[in-house]
Amino acid sequence: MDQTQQDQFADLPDSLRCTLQDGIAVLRLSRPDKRNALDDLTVRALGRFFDAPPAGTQAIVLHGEGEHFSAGLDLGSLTERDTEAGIFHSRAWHKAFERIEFGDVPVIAVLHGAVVGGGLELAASAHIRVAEATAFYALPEGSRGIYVGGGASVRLSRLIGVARMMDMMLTGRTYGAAEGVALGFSQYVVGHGEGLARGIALARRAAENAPLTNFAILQALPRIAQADPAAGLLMESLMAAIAQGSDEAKSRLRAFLEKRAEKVAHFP
Ligand code: 1HE
Repeated sequence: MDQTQQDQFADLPDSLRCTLQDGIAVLRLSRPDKRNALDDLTVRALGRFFDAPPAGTQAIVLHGEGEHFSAGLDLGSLTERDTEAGIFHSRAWHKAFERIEFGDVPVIAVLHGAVVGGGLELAASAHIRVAEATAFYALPEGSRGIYVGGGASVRLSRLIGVARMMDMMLTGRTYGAAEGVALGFSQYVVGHGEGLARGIALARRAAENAPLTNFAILQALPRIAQADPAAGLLMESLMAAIAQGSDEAKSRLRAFLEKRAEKVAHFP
């Protein structure tokens, strides 16, 4: 890494590490001795990072150091917090994770080992999740006497359904990577140790899209999906027209018609 890049990451605490190569930023949760538990410093720094990724970043891959992606909220900090502080704490997580979900670039989370509580909430705010075979999902909030506060009620319930999330919280039910991919926890499942390479490959692929298309996918699609259908369809038409009218779309469509672009291919 050259000095310019080093300076770009000077803002990160010890619990986060970043490298940037060819437009792909790889951000690592780096507190393996505490199983990448998320303390206030780390959550705030995640918000800052995703709000303003290093110059030139086209996609971000988020992963965890050690045996686990993340053990969720740093439980050590919880005992001192009263109700009022609890509200602001949860809102700080919301703010930070919104910057992931509604940031400017695609975010791919690579999951392994424990993906629990706030760690699962963090993963759910990414756009694509790649799970290694060791990944498992849990919401231990129920047994700790607390409630999710990092957006799971909205984002995780959307991925796996309210009934499944209720079951996880009421009974402590957990899911592994293989069933997780079928149920919507992740879009991909890969072998042990293969997640980062797959995450980077997916990030590179997403970064090749036209910027306006990625804007539509990241900013418009999730909002359209939650809008009332009539407003959603109107928004879709507007977004489609805006994207089609761009020079980039015109040149990509011309390339296809002149047989210079790749065909769609399926590799089972
Ligand atoms: C922690 C945390 C943590 C580990 N906060 N320190 N999350 C949980 O309820 C999950 C709690 N953690 C676990 O169940 C296990 O640690 C794991 C299954 C994730 C990993 O097990 P293992 O055997 O590899 O590690 P360990 O021996 O349990 O933990 C190693 C150290 O990390 C140990 O500290 P040490 O000083 O004794 O070495 C643990 O105390 C520490 N550690 N997890 C603080 N979470 C916005 S609201 C979100 C609400 C939630 O996220 S609730 C879910 C909290």
